[in-house]
Order: sequence, then C-alpha cells, then structure tokens
Amino acid sequence: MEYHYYNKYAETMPRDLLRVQQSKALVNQAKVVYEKIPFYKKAFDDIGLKPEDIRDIGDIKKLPYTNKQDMRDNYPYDLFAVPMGDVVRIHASSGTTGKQTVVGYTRHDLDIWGEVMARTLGAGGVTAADIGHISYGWGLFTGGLGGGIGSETIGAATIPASVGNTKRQVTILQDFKPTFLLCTPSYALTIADYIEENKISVDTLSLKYGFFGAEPWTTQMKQEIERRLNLQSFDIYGLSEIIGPGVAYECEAHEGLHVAEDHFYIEIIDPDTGEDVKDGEYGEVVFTCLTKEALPLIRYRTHDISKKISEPCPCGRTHTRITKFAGRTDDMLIIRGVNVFPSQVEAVLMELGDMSPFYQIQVDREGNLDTLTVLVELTEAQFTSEIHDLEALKRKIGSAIQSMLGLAVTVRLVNPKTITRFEGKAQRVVDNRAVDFRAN
Ligand code: DLL
Repeated sequence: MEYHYYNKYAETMPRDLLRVQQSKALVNQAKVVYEKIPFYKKAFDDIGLKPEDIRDIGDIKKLPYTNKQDMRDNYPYDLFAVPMGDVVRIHASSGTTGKQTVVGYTRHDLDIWGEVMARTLGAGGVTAADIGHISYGWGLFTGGLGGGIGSETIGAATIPASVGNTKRQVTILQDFKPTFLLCTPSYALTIADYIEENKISVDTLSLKYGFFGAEPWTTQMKQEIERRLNLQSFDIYGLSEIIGPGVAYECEAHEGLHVAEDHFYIEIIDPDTGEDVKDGEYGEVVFTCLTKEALPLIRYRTHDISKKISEPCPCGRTHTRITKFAGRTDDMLIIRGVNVFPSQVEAVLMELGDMSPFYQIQVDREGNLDTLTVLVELTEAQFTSEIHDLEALKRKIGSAIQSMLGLAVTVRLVNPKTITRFEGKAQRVVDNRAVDFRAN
C-alpha cells in the first residue's frame, strides 16, 4: 500500500539523526527557559541544575517536571518566554477553579502548529485539492483554529463551520462538498444520527476522511463512524499546553498515533514514582516542547495514559507510536470535548452560598452525546421552602454551572441526607460512559 505524508523528510528521519536534532533543541531550550522564565530559573536553582548540564537529549531526565498547577500559579502569562510583542495568538482551556489555562504562540509557533497539523491531515491522505469542514469550536479552544491552520498549510480549502446547529452543518456538508471533516467523535455520530433521522443518503456527502479527537473514543466508535459516514477515520491528539491538536496523529496503518517527536519529546512515566515505565507498559505521558518559543513547557505532565508501540510502523514513519489514549490519572472529565474538573462544579455551588456541601456529578451517554447531571442535596432549610423557590434555586444553580463550564447541565435537587456519605475520599463523580480502552 502507498502511504501519504505531508513532510516525508521529517516524518521518516532516521532515529539517530532525530536524536541529534532533539539534543540540539533541548540544549537551546534549557538555556531559554532558565534565562527567560523565573519559574524555571527557580526550579533549576532549587535542584542545583545549570543549563550547561543539559548536553544531550538523555539529560532531559535531569530537568524538573511541570504540572498544570504551575500553569495556574503563573496565570496568565508568567510562563511565557517572550515579550507580549512577540506573541501573536492566545488560546485557553478550562481550569479547575474558573481560571483558564492560558497559552500563547509566536508567529514561529503558529508555523510549527501548521506544520504538525498538516502532517496530521497529510497522514490521512489530504492534499491541496481537498476541502476541509472544521466543526471544532473556533475560539479560545484550540480545535477550530488548530484544524484550520493545518488545513490551510496543506493548501486545502478550509470551511470554518465551527460547532452547533447540526442542520446547518449538514447543509454545508451537502452543498460545499467538503472531503474531510474535523470534529469530536461524538459530534461525528450526531451528524450521522441527523442524516439518518432526516432520511438523507450518505451518498449526498463527499467525505473521504475524518479526523476526530479532543476526547477519548473507542475502536467500536471508530467503526461505527466509518460505516455511517462512509469515510476513513483518524485519531488526532493534542493539548493546549503543548500546542493544541497535532501533537500525535494516526497514519493509514491505523495502529496507534505517531508523536511529532522533532517538536515534542515524549516520555512515559509511572505517575506515582515519576520514573520511566518499562517499554510497552502503560503510564502517564509527559511532553517537552523542543522548538516552541512562547510557551516552551519542560516535561509537562499531561495526566493522559498511553503506552509506546515498539514495532516499526509499516508506514515508514520513524516517530514513536503510542496507543489510543486509555484514560487519565486525574479526575478531569471530558464531556462533549470540554474539559471539566469536579472542583469547578463544587466552586460554583460554594459561591452560591448556603448550599449543602453534598453533590454528585453524573455523566451519561444518551445516543451519542454525553450528558451532565448534577445532583445537589438540599439543606434542611431549603427543604422546607416553597416549591417555586426551589424551582428558582434549581435554575440559579443550572445557569451558574452552565456559565462556568460552557456546557448544558441538568440539575436535580435531592432530599437532605440522600447522597451517599463516604468515609475518606468522596465519590463525587459517577461516569456511566465507562469505556475501557485497554480492552481494545
Ligand atoms: O482537546 C486539543 C485537541 C483539539 C485535540 C482537537 C484533538 C482535536 P485541550 O482542550 O487542552 O486540547 O484538552 C486536552 O483532551 O489532555 C486529553 O485528555 C484529551 N484528548 C485530546 N485528544 C484526545 C484523543 C484539545 N485523541 C485533553 N483521545 C488531553 C483521547 C484526547 N483524549
């Protein structure tokens, strides 16, 4: 079979040369972060590390880890290594306490993003002759503009369809004849539902490929999307802190995702000890930005779980492959592509005042869409109030949570002392979607 590439030279570079390239980049990056970012200067000084101690990519193990908490502590711009004059784009993703995680890009960073996203699309076979329909949110979320920059870099005609209004999306799919689609896998199934419910033949669409990610999805979902939308699908992975989508991508061999290792160095560690796992074992994925300028994170702990695939890929790419993501080590939920921490819901309830501290978050999947329900226990005083006051309370909670998360939510008020009490760690989340990726 003939495989496709956007940048065959970079993607199939012999590993010894890749290692030299990574080493040079890391030596430079260690100097930059030490000199330009007070947080890293302190982190290096605390362990007696000098930038000159980093001479080879193997020395990466000497560098300290960076955590999401460090992003919060340095909100919004204190981890930037360049002056704002050099920053040309800002994105953000939700954080735990209402503060977003803010990320910045220089013009060069946007070029890297365009490059890795073009590789992502190119790995599926997309060329300048294609037309791309991008139904990720175009906004602070990195999905829309990230998809767009990749599509434009490859030279494809790019439709910034953004999210919502499935009827309109389907009209665009029928009339503008896009050949590839980018959205969350659950939204791809919503589109499939819509066309079936409205008796629209899939033959009226021209889709050849779909690039789906931003949330976990199983091999079963992949097969279902491919069958119902009549396209070949590819998993795309990324996180805002590192660049957005394009950090790792699936090729036409469809076995795992290649990491763009000339830009993002990957380690897989035991989340408890911080040591490398044995080859081929599951662990927490850690990335170092080797080439980024505005936000060059070092050994960033993603909390995402995956493992390396050691066999060479038939596609000829030399960049490490990892398996589909198997979940997270922390309590972050991904609901319709939106990152949600239970503590965000708690913060909203606490801010409303006079609320019981007992609540539970339930996540379900209705059809193909994730739904979020928050059970809130009434205090004794609330319990005795009038029904219309309770209705108002329910609306108030719902709109406060919705505006914090940007997600529709169903609030259910429950009687005092009905939410199960736990000794020790409370179980705040009941996730009924439960998918076990390791079974795939
Ligand atoms: O979700 C970037 C993205 C946009 C990726 C569009 C792919 C497509 P964040 O909002 O910062 O960025 O969320 C990052 O989402 O740490 C994972 O937990 C999860 N995630 C992203 N892609 C996948 C995937 C974007 N393919 C967080 N499979 C990450 C499983 C994914 N989880």
